[in-house]
Amino acid sequence: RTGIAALSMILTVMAFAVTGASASGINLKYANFPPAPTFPCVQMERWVKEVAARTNGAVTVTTYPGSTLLDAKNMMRGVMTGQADIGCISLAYHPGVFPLMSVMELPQGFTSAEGASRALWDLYAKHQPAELSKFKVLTMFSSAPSQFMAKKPIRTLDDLKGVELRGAGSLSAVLEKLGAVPVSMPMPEVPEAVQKGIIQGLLTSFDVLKDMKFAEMCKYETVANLSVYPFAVIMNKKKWDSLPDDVKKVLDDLSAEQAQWTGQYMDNHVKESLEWSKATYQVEVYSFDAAVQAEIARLTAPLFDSWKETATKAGVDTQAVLDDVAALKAKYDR
Ligand code: 3IO
Repeated sequence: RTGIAALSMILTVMAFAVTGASASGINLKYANFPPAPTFPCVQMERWVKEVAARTNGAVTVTTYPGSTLLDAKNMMRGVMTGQADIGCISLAYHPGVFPLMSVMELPQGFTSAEGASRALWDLYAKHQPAELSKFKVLTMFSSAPSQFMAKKPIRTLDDLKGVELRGAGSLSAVLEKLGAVPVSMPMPEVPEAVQKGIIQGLLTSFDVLKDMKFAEMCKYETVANLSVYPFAVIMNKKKWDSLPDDVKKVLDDLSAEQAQWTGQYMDNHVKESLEWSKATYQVEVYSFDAAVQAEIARLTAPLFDSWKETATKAGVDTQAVLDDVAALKAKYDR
C-alpha cells in the first residue's frame, strides 16, 4: 500500500515537472508585442517567475513575446475577448483612449524609469480611472526618458526641422512641436522603417540601441530627456474574477513591487546599452545644452493645455491629477 502511494506521489511530481501544471493548476497566457530581449518582455519573465514561486507552482504562465500571439494593435481587443489572459500595452499607441493616464506621456521631466514607473503605478492605484475599468490592471511601468537616435547628428533644433522621426501618440506630438515630421508606429515596425529610409531615426529610451540593435543604424544619439512611455499590464476581467482569493492576493501584492523592479532594471539597462553601443558601434552621444532645453520646454508647453482640454471633457479633475503627478515625482524621482 505504502509502496503504491509513494509511487503515485512520485508520478504526480513527475507529471508536474513535465507539464508545469499542478492538480489545481492554473495556466495563463501572457501576450507581449516587442521582441523577447526588450524590457517589456524581460519584466514579463520576471513576473512569471515570481508568480510561480509565490503560488508554489499553482499558477503557471505561458509567455508569447514578439507579437507571436497578439501584436500591438490587437493587444487590447485580444485580452478583452480572451485570446490572451494577460497582455502588455504601450499607452501612447492608443491616442484618446486614456484621458487620465496619458498625463504621464507629457514631458513631465522625469529623470528615471524607476521614479516614473512608481509614480505611474501610484497614480493609477489612487484614481482607478474608468478608461481601464474593463480590465484588471496587474502592474504599470514606463520606459526611461526619451532621447533621439538618428542617422544624422541632432545638436540643435534646426537639425530636427523637416526630419522624419518615429514617435507614438503624445511623443509624436512632441516631435511635431519641435519642428520634426512625426511618424507614428509601434516599436516592432521601427527597424524596417529606419532601414528603408522612411524615417531618419526615433524618439524613445536608449535601451533599444542594444536590445533592437538600433546602434548599428542610428549612430547619432542626443540626450533630451523627453517624455517616458507608460505601459500597462492588463488582464481579462472574467479570468481575473475566476481566480481564487489567495492567488488574487499574490498578484495584487506584486503590482507596486513589479513597477519598481522594472524601473530599476530599465535605468541600469539604459547605461549598459549605451556602453555597449559606444564600444560596439562607436556611437556619438551628444546632450542638448541648457538653452535648447529651455526652448524645448517653451515649445512643448501647449501640450499640457491640450491634455487638460481633452481630459476635462472626459470628466477628469485635471488640476488634481497634475498636482498628484508633481507630488509623486518629488517623492520617487531622484
Ligand atoms: C519600448 C517599446 C518596446 C520595446 C522596447 C522599448 N523601449 C522603450 C519603449 C517605449 C516605446 O518607444 C514604445 O513604443 O512604447
